This record gives sequence, structure tokens and C-alpha cells, in this order.
Amino acid sequence: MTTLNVLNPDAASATQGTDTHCPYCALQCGMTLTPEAIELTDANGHRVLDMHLEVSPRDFPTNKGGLCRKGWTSTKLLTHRDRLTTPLIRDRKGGPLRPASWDEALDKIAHSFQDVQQKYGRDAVGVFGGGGLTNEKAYWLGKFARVGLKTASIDYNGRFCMSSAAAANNRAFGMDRGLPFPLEDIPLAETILLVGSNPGETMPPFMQYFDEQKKRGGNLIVVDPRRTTTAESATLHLQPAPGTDLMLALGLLHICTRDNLLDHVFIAARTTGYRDAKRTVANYWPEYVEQVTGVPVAKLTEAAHLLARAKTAMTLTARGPEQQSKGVDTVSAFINLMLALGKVGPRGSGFGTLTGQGNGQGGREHGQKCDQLPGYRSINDPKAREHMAQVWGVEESEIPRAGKSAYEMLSAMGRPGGVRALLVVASNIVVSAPNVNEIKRGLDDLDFLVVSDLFLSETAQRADVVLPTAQWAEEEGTMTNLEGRVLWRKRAQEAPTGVWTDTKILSAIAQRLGAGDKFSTSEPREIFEELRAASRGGIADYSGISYEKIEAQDGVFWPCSDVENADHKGTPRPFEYSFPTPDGRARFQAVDYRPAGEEPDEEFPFYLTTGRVMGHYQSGAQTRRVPELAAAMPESFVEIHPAMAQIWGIQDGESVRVSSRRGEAILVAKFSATLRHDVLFAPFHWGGAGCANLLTNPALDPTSKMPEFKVCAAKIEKINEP
Ligand SMILES: Nc1nc2c(c(=O)[nH]1)N[C@H]1C(S)=C(S)[C@@H](COP(=O)(O)OP(=O)(O)OC[C@H]3O[C@@H](n4cnc5c(=O)[nH]c(N)nc54)[C@H](O)[C@@H]3O)O[C@H]1N2
Ligand SMILES: Nc1nc2c(c(=O)[nH]1)N[C@H]1C(S)=C(S)[C@@H](COP(=O)(O)OP(=O)(O)OC[C@H]3O[C@@H](n4cnc5c(=O)[nH]c(N)nc54)[C@H](O)[C@@H]3O)O[C@H]1N2
Ligand code: SF4
Ligand SMILES: [Mo]
Repeated sequence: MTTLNVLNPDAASATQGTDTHCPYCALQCGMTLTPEAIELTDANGHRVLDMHLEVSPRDFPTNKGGLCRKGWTSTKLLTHRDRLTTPLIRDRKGGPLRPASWDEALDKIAHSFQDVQQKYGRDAVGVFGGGGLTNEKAYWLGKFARVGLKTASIDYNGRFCMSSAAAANNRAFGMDRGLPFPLEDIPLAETILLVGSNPGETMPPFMQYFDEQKKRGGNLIVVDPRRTTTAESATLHLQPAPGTDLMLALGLLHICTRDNLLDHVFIAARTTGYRDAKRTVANYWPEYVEQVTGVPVAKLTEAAHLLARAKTAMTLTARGPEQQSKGVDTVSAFINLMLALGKVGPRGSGFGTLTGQGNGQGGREHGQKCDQLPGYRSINDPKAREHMAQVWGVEESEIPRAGKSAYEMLSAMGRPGGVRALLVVASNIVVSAPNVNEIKRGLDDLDFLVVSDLFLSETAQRADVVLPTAQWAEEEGTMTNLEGRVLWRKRAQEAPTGVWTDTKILSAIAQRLGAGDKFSTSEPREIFEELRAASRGGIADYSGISYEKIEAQDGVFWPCSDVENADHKGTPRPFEYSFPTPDGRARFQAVDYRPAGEEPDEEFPFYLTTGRVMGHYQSGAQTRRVPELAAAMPESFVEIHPAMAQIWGIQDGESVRVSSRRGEAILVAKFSATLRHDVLFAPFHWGGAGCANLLTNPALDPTSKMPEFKVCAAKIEKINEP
């Protein structure tokens, strides 16, 4: 018997296994990876031994021993046969990709970037990052753009995810920490209003907290156009039309005001701006709100009273209300509601938003955003620029200014003034960006595309150079979960021969660009030390956090600037006594309703909304390659109400054409008797003809630049109709 796959001998000999976290979502469930020998039959029919990491759940505060199916199967991708293990180069447009050495690939990248910058200026080379990257990688990528390439053109997929909630939290509270309290506070809320979030599928172990809350006699109100598994478990389900959450929030505050349920002591003591907000709310009569949202007045009133009369209450939002062209105002309206009720701060009460990607929180703090420097600093703030110039050893004037947001940068690719070369690290934009026909056009018009990925994703397939990168269990780093808790993701085994880490790749390119002295390391721990210094004094201050401290106390909540005190746990509840605004008060925002960028009409009579299913993750580049997950959900589909399907002559399970003003997709019809009659729902986990983003509307929120993934107008047809 021969050994096929030689693992890190340290890990292989460890009997305890490695305590780490799941590679996927922001819950960052704790798991232990233990090496096990498995017997296989090779191509010649010989029995061989292979080493493989077994997953077992860990009793960590977020998952308390639970894992979803994606977590259980996550190690299958480490030894997957599709795994990239050598750089690939395309010699001419339209030609094939061929294997190449690292030197050849990196030289080609450096020359192409320099060539484009000489011809079109520095900002013509763009960088696109991802919220799945560790803090170290996200920080290194931001530094690579500003110091290595000296380009203003950097943004990331978090723009498509948390940007609306982030902007609303910043303007209300002066800080964007998705949940400003730990998950353990959730069961303390008598009433929870959960808006456009489906953790039953997107974070299954999270549901334990709602179960406990309900066991204590609490109420859960779910706002979702679909009757999801989460809505099924609720005390009350409100089913508004997509894109009308802002109206709903204004209506709830109107009812609470009318029925004298506000906390005027809290409003006076801890907030500003109430008078202006109150004035706008006066217009949102319950009957008017019912007309626009479709939620009956009786249910609106019941929800408002359940929330206002509870001693403790929480509102939690996720992508439903946020991925709209008015996502920021919508989140602001829900924050207003909680402030007016005096339900922000005391334990068991508060407003929070559920971050999605594994490091969605940390990934938006350390410089991947086009307008941001590490520590959640603004790139326009002269003091922040001075501080970073010192940390990086450059002149303040050399740090570029703010660039374009994600969709603005991507849709301008290849156009005058747009980027002509792009480096994509950890995102599959050909599947996940809105209006993908435009994204494909842009990628084709680029002079040069580089993609760093684990697999030949749909985006990597279009690249001029593809770089194979290490996976989660093969490198260490820190992740900041949905609670703002900084975690240590440990290394459990070595990466396969030929694969590099993203930090090593970036440092090697920087060297070839003449910035090697600023990128003299690629070790995560050394980069984390630099990140600590970079974030010191910023809003997201990590200066008091170390790997050892994280290990000792199940993670550290930022901000944490206490370097001396090894026991300092950081700040689990930053809003408990005051808000991090200049006057310590939270700020109401006067917001008014406006319709979605596109509403159903005669030609496109349905609302199309998009989202997730349990077994697949994001663009599906990873989970479509896990046999169990692919088998359970093999193809892209669209949910439709059976009564509407009958009108259109559509059978359950048949392939249909769904189209919008931007394109068409071929999807399998799936009947859902609990869906609103005017809504179609499609998940976005597939590429090709079944890609939901062929249809979505890139109407952007004016503040956050979030595209309207959750609302567009669409029609559905039988494929074989004349
Ligand atoms: N299985 C799985 N889990 C994941 C992910 C994944 O891809 N797959 N991704 C992770 C990431 S990055 C994220 S951001 C989170 C997202 O987590 P969620 O926000 O829970 O996921 P979504 O399915 O995008 O949207 C939630 C719900 O919003 C509803 N919705 C649609 N339109 C509207 C609307 O106009 N108003 C309201 N109120 N609701 C609406 C949808 O019906 C859906 O049930 O999940 C994380 N977890
Ligand atoms: N229609 C519609 N579209 C949406 C959404 C929606 O609700 N509806 N949601 C949006 C949201 S919330 C999000 S977060 C985005 C996510 O969409 P994407 O950014 O496309 O997310 P992923 O599929 O996670 O892409 C990650 C890619 O990086 C690779 N990868 C994983 N880890 C690493 C790493 O450490 N290094 C490198 N170099 N590569 C790595 C994976 O193999 C994969 O190809 O989609 C958005 N798009
Ligand atoms: S809920 Fe999220 S973190 Fe937990 S196992 Fe599933 S994908 Fe992983
Ligand atoms: Mo996300």
C-alpha cells in the first residue's frame, strides 16, 4: 500500500486535531479537523492510502456544537481533483490556458500591469477583493493596491453584501459593527423583528438562539416576501412586496407614535434628529402602507405593538431590505424605529445586521473599500492618511484618493477612463455581480485579467493569468465574525505542491513592481503585527489583539486597544452606555419612501427577487464541486406560485425562460404555494444559462452603491412557445 497524499507531518501526527473555523459564512462555526487515513482504489486498481481531514463540530459560542451541511463537507475541497496546482497563462486572446511556472506568470503580470499603467495611468489597473479573505490578506491586498500599484482602483464584493447596512450604521451610530452585541444576548429579547433574513438556510446553527428566545416566551416576527423555513418558525410573518421595507418601517413607527408607545426619555437623553424624522413619519398612514406593501393593517399593528410593548426587543436585518437601491434609507428607517422605542443599548435590546461572508466584517475594515484605509478610517481624512503614510513608510501625497465602487469600476472596464487591467482575488464576479452580461462585456474588453482562486471559476476561465492559491485549512490568519469577534483560523495541513498563499503572491508581484521593501514578508503573523499598528487609534482598533489572546478567550471583540492587559476581552457591547459619535448620541435620519429602480409592468409583470439556498455558497464555485451538495441541489431554479404557473401554462419541474430588461436565464420552475402571487424567486449560485444575475438590475443605492439584487421586473415563459 502506498501513501498518495502527504500531509503536514505535525498535523498528521496530532491526535487532538486542529481547532479552527468553517471556511464559509460569517457565523464562523467552530470545528476540529483531524487527519484520518482513508483507503482508496487508484486508476490501476491498486488499494492506496490517502490522508484526509475529518470535520467534527466544536462547542464554540457561535455554533454551540452545530454545523450545517456546508461545514460538514468543507474539507472535501482540499483534495478535490479540480483544484488548481499550477499557474496558467493564456498567450493570446481567445487561445487556451496552459500551465506555466510561477516566475513566468508573475513576470507577465508585473509587465502587463506596468504596461497598462504607462499607457493609461496608474488607476487603469484595478483590484477586486473579497469578504472571504482573512484580515491579513484583506489588509495586504489594500496595501498592495495603494503602495504596490499606487492605484485608486480597488473595491470588493462586500459592496454587494453589507455596504447598505454599513453606511446606515455609520451614520446612526458612528460605527459599523454588524452586531453590536454577542449572539448570547439574542434569547434575552422579548420580541425580535427579523427583516429579510433567512438564517434557517443561510446560518442554520444560528436558529438555536431564536429557539431559546421562543422557549423563554419570546416572539419572533419575520418580514420576507417568501414563507421561508425561518418564517415558518415565526410567531408572526409579514409578507411585503419586494422593495417595500422602507414603507413598512415608516408605517411601524407611525403606528407606535400614534399609539403613544415611544420612549421620550431615551430619545431626549441619547439621540439627536428626532424632530425631523418624526415629521416624515407622519405621512405613512397604516392604510397607505398596506396598499404599497400588501401587509394588512391588522398585522402591521400587531407587529408594532409586539415590538413596542416588549421590555426588551431587537431588530435584525440582512440582505432582503439592504440589497435595494434604497437600502441605506431602509436600514436607517429600522434604526429610527428602535431608537424611538428606546430599544438600543440595554442588554437584550438593540439593532443589528447579520454579516454574510466568513470575514465580511473584518474584510470591510482594513482597506479593501475604495474609500477606506485600515482601522475603518476614511481615505479622505488627512490625519488617517498621515498615520498610514507613517506605517507604510511612504509620503502622504503618494497614497491615492478614493476610487470607484465595485459595480462602477466593473461596468467601466475597458471603457475610456475605466480600468484596463484587473486583479481579482477571491470573488467570482461572472456569476455574482449584477447584470452579468455587462460584466462579461467588460472583462472581454480588458487588456489583461488576473484571477487568484482555488478552482478554475467562471471568472478564472476568462483570465489571461490564473494563480492557484492556498485554502483556509492550509494557512493561518484571523477572521472577524458577525459579532465583531476576532477569531484565529489555524493551519491544519500544508498546501499542495505548486500552490502559493495570496499574501505570498501579492508580495512577489510587489517585488517585481519595485516595492519589494514594503512587502518583505508574507507571513500572516508579521502582517497581523503591521495591521495592529495600522488600526491603532482607528474605529476598528485591533492594536490590543494577538493570536494568543484570541486563543485564550474564544476570540476578542474589537475595538480592543489594551495591549498590556492579556485578559482584556475587547468590547462585546460598544453601544451599551453611549454611541461612538462626537456627542455620544445616536442620530435619527429623516427618510422618505421611494419605489424600486424598476417595478413590474405589463411587459415584465413579476417582481424577481434573488437569494440563497442552504446547500450552496455564493457563486457556487466551491459548493457545486462538493458531490453531496451538488447532488442535493443540482440545478438553478425559479420559485413561482402554482396559481400563476397555471395562468402561464407552466408545469412544476419544467425548464422555463425568465427574462428582464437586461437578459434571460433558463431555470427550472419550482412551485411554491406560500409565495406571493406577484413574486418569482431565484437563487444566484449557478453560472451559465441558469445565472440569476443575467436578470438583476444594477440600480445603485446613491450612498452605499449597493446594487438592487432583491428587486427587478421580470417575465416567465414556456421555452417551446412559438
Ligand atoms: N447557504 C448559504 N448560506 C450563506 C450564504 C450562501 O451563499 N449560502 N452566503 C452568506 C452571505 S455572503 C450572506 S450575505 C448571507 C445572506 O443571508 P440572508 O440575508 O439570510 O440571505 P438571502 O437569501 O440573500 O436573503 C434573505 C431573504 O430575503 C428575502 N427577500 C427578498 N427580497 C426581499 C425584500 O425586498 N424585502 C425583504 N424583507 N426580504 C426580501 C428572500 O426571500 C430571502 O429569504 O448568507 C450567508 N450564508
Ligand atoms: N443575484 C444576487 N447576486 C448576489 C447576491 C444576491 O443575494 N443575489 N449576494 C451578493 C453577496 S451578499 C455576496 S457576498 C456576493 C458573493 O459573491 P462572490 O464574491 O462571487 O463569492 P464567492 O462565490 O464566495 O467567491 C469566492 C471565490 O474565491 C475563491 N476563494 C475562496 N477562498 C479564497 C481565498 O482565500 N483566496 C482566493 N484567492 N480565492 C478564494 C472561491 O473559489 C470563489 O471562486 O454575491 C453577491 N451577488
Ligand atoms: S453555518 Fe456557516 S459557518 Fe456554520 S457550518 Fe454552515 S457555512 Fe459554516
Ligand atoms: Mo454576502
